[in-house]
Amino acid sequence: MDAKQRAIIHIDMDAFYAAVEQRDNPELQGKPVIIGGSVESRGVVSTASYEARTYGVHSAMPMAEAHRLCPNGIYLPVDMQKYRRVSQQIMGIFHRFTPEVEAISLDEAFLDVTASQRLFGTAEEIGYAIKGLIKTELHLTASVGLSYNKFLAKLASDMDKPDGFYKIAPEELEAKVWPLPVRRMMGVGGKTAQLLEGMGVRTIGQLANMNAGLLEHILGKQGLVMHEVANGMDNRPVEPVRESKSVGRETTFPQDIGEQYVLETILFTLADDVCHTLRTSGLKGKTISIKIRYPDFRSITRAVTLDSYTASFEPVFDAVQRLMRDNYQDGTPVRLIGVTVSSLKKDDEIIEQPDLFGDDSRKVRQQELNRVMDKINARYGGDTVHRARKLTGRDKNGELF
Ligand code: TTP
Ligand code: MG
Repeated sequence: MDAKQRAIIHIDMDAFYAAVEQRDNPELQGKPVIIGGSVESRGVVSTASYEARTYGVHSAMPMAEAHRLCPNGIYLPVDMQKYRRVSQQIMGIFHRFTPEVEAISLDEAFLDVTASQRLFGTAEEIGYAIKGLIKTELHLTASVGLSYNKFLAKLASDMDKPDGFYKIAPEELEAKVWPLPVRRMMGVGGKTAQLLEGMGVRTIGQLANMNAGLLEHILGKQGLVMHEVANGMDNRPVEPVRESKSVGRETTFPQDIGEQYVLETILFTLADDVCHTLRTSGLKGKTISIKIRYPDFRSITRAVTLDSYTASFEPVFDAVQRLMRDNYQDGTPVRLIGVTVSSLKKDDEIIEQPDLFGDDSRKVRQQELNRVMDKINARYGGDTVHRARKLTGRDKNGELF
């Protein structure tokens, strides 16, 4: 099939977290609503309603700055469980039109509706139908981009936000895309953009009309890919199941921490959380890593690979603790700490190697315990049961006990 005959839709919800909160509490409608962490914990803005954006508030901005810009804003914490639930409903609507749904984040997905057109009408009709269902069933608005490849569809969904619908047909590439600034290209971050702009390449059209060999010379293979994409060539398929490559948790401290036993206690909680996510996602991992960021923002990552795949807390935390003890000097202040498990596999794809010489009964007991805890937490919510850590502290002489 001609690459330009594909019908690719990109959908992105408008001010997602904030819109969900406004929907659920009518008093918030029409008001500047800002979702994010707390000022005390050096939190950042997750998102802001469009009303709040007029004050200059945007995602990733420190919460303290948001308060300065918009002192009368309504500030709310992030309620991930709720947004996950709504996300599943949104994805459910997409799946009524095609199985070819690639979720990019909670509020964003690509749909390949090429084949769906025989059943549901033209791609435009499908796009509008999806917007309509999101509106009538979920009382939220989405912006839809329609084109013949992923790059253009994503660009399109952003052109008419909020509550938008925008189409880029093959013959419209020059008129609609080429005048846009080169920064709107995927893969063109701050540095690349500066480099290109320094050479007088300001628009996507100028990039498209450059000599491809020259671009390759300047930017390497990435330059060639950018040249193709700017000319409307992007054959990446919509990939329905995206395997997550790692599961990680990290935390930034309100004040730097320089005590090993405190840091290990935090790592304990993070590791427990990561393992819980692995188990509820049906995944196991083999590579365990820790990340330490110092007050000057220098970060180190240290990893170890285990002999077998696991989602159990004990082997993960054992590895984390070893990594910490090998790489951290007690007393050094730390700004952020994190735990990640990677080299993931689906549970049912793992062939267990029986441990001929070791004591497997402990492993089985651990797995059973983890399973029971997850079940209780799933039924009664959140953290009904969690692991107790031996309490450590300092006695009155300042000695660890
Ligand atoms: P986005 O789609 O980037 O933003 P949005 O939906 O809030 O607003 P719009 O698309 O209309 O511009 O992100 C989706 C959600 O992801 C957002 O509601 C909150 C969360 N998020 C963060 O937590 N941190 C971030 O830095 C960003 C960009 C998003
Ligand atoms: Mg969005």
